[in-house]
Amino acid sequence: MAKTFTMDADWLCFDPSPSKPGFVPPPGAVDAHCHVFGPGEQFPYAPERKYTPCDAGRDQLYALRDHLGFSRNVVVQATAHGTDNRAMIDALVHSHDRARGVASVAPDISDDELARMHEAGVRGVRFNYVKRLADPKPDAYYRRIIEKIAKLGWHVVIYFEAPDLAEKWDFFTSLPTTVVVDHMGRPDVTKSVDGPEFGLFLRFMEENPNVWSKVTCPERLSRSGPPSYDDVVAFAQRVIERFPDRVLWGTDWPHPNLSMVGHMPDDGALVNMIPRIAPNEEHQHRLLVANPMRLYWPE
Ligand code: 0GY
Repeated sequence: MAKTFTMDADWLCFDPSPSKPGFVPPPGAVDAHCHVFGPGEQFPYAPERKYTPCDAGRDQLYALRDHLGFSRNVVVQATAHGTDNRAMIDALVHSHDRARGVASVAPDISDDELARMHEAGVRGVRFNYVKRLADPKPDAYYRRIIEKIAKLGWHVVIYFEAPDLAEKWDFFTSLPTTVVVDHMGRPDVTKSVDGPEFGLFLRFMEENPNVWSKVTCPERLSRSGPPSYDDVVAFAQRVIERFPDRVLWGTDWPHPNLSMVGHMPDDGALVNMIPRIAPNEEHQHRLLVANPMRLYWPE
């Protein structure tokens, strides 16, 4: 009999009826950071997971894509599924080539398995350094993975919190692939955008032209709160202005682990932030279309 999963008691589920955004994304826009969860009966959550979410499947993700006016998705493997990428890959193969994926893999993964993932649309792997989500692993663990994926032309997505950057600097700056940082390295937005903490992140991007950033997750970073998340705007603006060719945007649907933040965002309001963080149309086009297309659907 199928195993049933009980969602964490304090779990916040995604908004089932987000507003229609006033901002209309340019044709071909890509939501470059989102996840699928299960359904757990079909794609069981990993035994080593740190949370049990509500199911949030591909059909719901693709309905949201259409509702928000987007064309494509990048589905990032969530830690609740560990290194079992079946739910994410199932989403890719049912996307009519409108989704690419970022997987979580272990160093003993075979070249055949990686080739199958590539065929399905996977183009990167994610290394998660956020301690509440994943147990820390030595650099050598990740280097073995990089040796295998670099030959496929894949990139590495790294998820860390601002204080981790100094500690992992040597390793992160040694990575030979394109490196995409989740959520601007999770800055503390109560500090100054001109201060040393965010300064180190900007230096990381400045000195390493292979490093990109997702200007995502105001709902996670903000202390001023919804729906305008005013305190995050200057941080995202700064990254877009300085590195317009190396930024990506995404919803982060279905927004894991927001009970600690205390609210679930309206995805329409998140889309409405785009013209505030990228006021000119040229930057909007690079952020939403040109950059993700170059990374995930190159000619
Ligand atoms: C995010 C953020 C979170 C979770 C995960 O893979 C995950 O479980 O990424 C988080 O809790 O900060 O990017 O979705």
